[in-house]
Amino acid sequence: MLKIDAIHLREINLPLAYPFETSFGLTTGRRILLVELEGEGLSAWGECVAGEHPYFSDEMIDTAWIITETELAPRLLDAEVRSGGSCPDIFKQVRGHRMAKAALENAVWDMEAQIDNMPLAELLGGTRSVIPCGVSIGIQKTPEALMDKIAMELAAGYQRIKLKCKPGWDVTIFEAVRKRWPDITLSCDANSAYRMRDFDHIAGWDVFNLLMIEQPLWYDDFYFHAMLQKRLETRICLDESIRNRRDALAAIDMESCGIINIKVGRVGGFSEAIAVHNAAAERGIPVWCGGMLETGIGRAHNIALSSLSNFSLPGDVSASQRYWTEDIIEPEVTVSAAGEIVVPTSAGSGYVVRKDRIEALTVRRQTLRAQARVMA
Ligand code: OSB
Ligand code: MG
Repeated sequence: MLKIDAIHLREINLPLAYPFETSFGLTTGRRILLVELEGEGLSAWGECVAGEHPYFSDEMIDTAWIITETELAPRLLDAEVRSGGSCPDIFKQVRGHRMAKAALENAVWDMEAQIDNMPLAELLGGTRSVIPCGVSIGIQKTPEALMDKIAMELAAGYQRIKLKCKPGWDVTIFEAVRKRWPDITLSCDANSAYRMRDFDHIAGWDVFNLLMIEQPLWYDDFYFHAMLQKRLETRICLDESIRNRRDALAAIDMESCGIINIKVGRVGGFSEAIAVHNAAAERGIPVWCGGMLETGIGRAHNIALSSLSNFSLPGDVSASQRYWTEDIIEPEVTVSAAGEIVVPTSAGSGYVVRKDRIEALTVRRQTLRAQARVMA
């Protein structure tokens, strides 16, 4: 049993080192909800990946905060918590709010790994000692700026370049990139920017030999993605649409995609992320780990998850310095010249949380404590 004495919620504000633009909007700085579990004489952290606005998903930091404060944290403090894997059951009365649930659940797994004196990656069932890394490159002001950015990331060693795209920032960009780099591993991510009228247009992208086309259509769709997939050689990858294992099964069965992006926050925590991973593995569908502009806390958790065997394609988990002038963990996450991150082998997440720095970045806080419980 894990005894959780208190749950601390904080909002930290952190400017991005480089603005990040997608088809749904521009992000220049992050407002991030962090949760810290206190108990068993230690502290364990989780990061909520909900954004500043409900643009990627229907959650945002403020909804995650209120659900955590009023529903999830009280349930966790009241429950008999055996392990990280107990969390989905503890939270099951609350529908949705998966990113809020994931922050707490992942912190429990982190705590469990520390208590068991085991690397988090191993506790999750991971077997990889290094993970292959790619980068997600936002929409830039000009095509020239994009070319410079790609050249820089390739020089740093990244194994796959993913281009954010939208109508007006697609074929001309793909053409220019392929002209300069005919052979690199290239993919694109539309974040749901296209509709049925664009099917003919997208069907023309096979000539660019993309590894995948990520979430071209509606954020909640499987059926029309399956219709589009029939017209493509290139595999569709689903991100936004996959909320859980059942979604993965449905999408694979209807052939809506040939690849799945797993984001632990989007599916509600490590338990469901492992379930999606396993369901895809059993059906021969490769997965990779997506990113949500995380600080080191969420990044460390993504690294541990990416060590599972079916994370066989390079993910969007990249170096701390691509996001932050200074991260909130030590050491910062670094990527080798071969485009890999070494999975830590020490107990817990393998990184030290810099509480002093977090303290300085905190703009809002709240502590919830366990009611004194009489033990039988
Ligand atoms: O769709 O993968 C996405 C960032 C925020 C919201 C959605 C997405 C992204 C990224 C960036 O692509 C991934 C990263 O570098 O963390
Ligand atoms: Mg995506």
